Amino acid sequence: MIENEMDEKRPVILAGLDRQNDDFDYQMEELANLVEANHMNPVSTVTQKLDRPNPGTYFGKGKVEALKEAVDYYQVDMVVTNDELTPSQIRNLEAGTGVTVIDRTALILDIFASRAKTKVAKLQVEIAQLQYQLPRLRTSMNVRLDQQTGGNGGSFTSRGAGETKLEMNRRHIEHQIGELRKELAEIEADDATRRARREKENIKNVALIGYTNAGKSTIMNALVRRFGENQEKTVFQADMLFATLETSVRKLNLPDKQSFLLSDTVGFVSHLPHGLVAAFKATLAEAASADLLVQVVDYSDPNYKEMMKTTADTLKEIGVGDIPMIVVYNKADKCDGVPYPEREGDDLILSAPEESSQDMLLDAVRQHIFSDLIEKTVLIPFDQGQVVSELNDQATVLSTEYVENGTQMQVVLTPTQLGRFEKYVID
Ligand SMILES: Nc1nc2c(ncn2[C@@H]2O[C@H](COP(=O)(O)OP(=O)(O)OP(=O)(O)O)[C@@H](O)[C@H]2O)c(=O)[nH]1
Ligand SMILES: [Mg+2]
Repeated sequence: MIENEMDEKRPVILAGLDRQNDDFDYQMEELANLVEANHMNPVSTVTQKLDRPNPGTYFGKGKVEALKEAVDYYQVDMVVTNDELTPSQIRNLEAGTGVTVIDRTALILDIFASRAKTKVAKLQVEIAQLQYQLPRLRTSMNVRLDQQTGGNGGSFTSRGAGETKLEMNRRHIEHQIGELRKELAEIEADDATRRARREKENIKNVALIGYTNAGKSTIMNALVRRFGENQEKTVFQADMLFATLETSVRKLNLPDKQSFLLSDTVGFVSHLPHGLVAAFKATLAEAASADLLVQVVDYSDPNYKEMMKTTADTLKEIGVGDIPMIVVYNKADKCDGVPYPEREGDDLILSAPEESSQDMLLDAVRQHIFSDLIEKTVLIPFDQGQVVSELNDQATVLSTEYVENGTQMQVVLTPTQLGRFEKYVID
């Protein structure tokens, strides 16, 4: 009985402005997926062809009435709009339909809030939510002011009191945002230190990025299980939007003793709210500082091209510039008649759970990140033992042999290391 109640999804109506560009259908489909991800059921869609939203009511007057009819017919208590609305648009649409109206931004914030598990994710979402509330707070208070002024001609006393309360609320929220930011900054400073240390260690960082639900965490887990320094340290993967809200970094040690770091990041969706992008910038810093990006695409989704465009737009927004990228067209097993694994340059068609697919991806990754490594034989005189330990610590040592005049080692060096150990190189 309880199960049924829990399974019951709240019926909602979707509303969208068709600006008559190509991706409107995709946008509305995505909105429906987001709504479902938030435990709601989209029972109907109302759209209007308009170049830009009506500043007061989002839809034109007649369409607001049509929306109201749909609300009554389907007996829903909520409308979700595809665009972010101004506070007054929300207010007027609510008045016109008699039900709660939320926009895409509020919806995404809600999903993120329900998924956030760790301290960092919770802080980030809370900051974004408060920022979303801030301008809306002002207007909802204004409503009360308007009503007061309209009712009795408005007394300065009541107006003043209202404004003071509003100011207090605003200041309280701003203060809260400040405190949360401080807390977040402390954690982020730790992350930045860790990253800097890694850079000094010369270990390459590869970041999995892409649209939500494409299979990033699945790839991460498959590789961690096979090559992870700690093979138990897998991440959460699931068939849902925004399963991952955290960047996780794992060290992979390949059989030939090469290592690199792989990070799994939060998935993208179009029109990711600005506040959210800003809040998640630090989480995404892992991608921004990567040596190589692996974009994972759900090739079995008919909208995969739009999803790739969304990914490109989001990368631009978070300031990820010229980082080399491999594109993984994933879930090929779900596509009819598409052979896999296949590779053409930096484009790969794969199925993440499959080992030969993972091997093909690893090969492509290695070609990028290990291309400037050089294999050399060095001979270290016995009285310079510290050089041997330095090499053991910092370079990839393929073999060590004690010969007559010193320690002979076969090593793989970065260009910087080669400069430093040049005088010991014999081959
Ligand atoms: N059939 C098939 N399913 C896959 C493949 N790769 C991933 N999946 C499934 O797709 C769903 C999403 O996978 P995740 O790895 O969680 O996706 P993600 O990109 O990390 O998603 P977010 O964390 O939400 O951004 C899961 O149910 C996976 O089992 C694949 O190659 N083939
Ligand atoms: Mg994930």
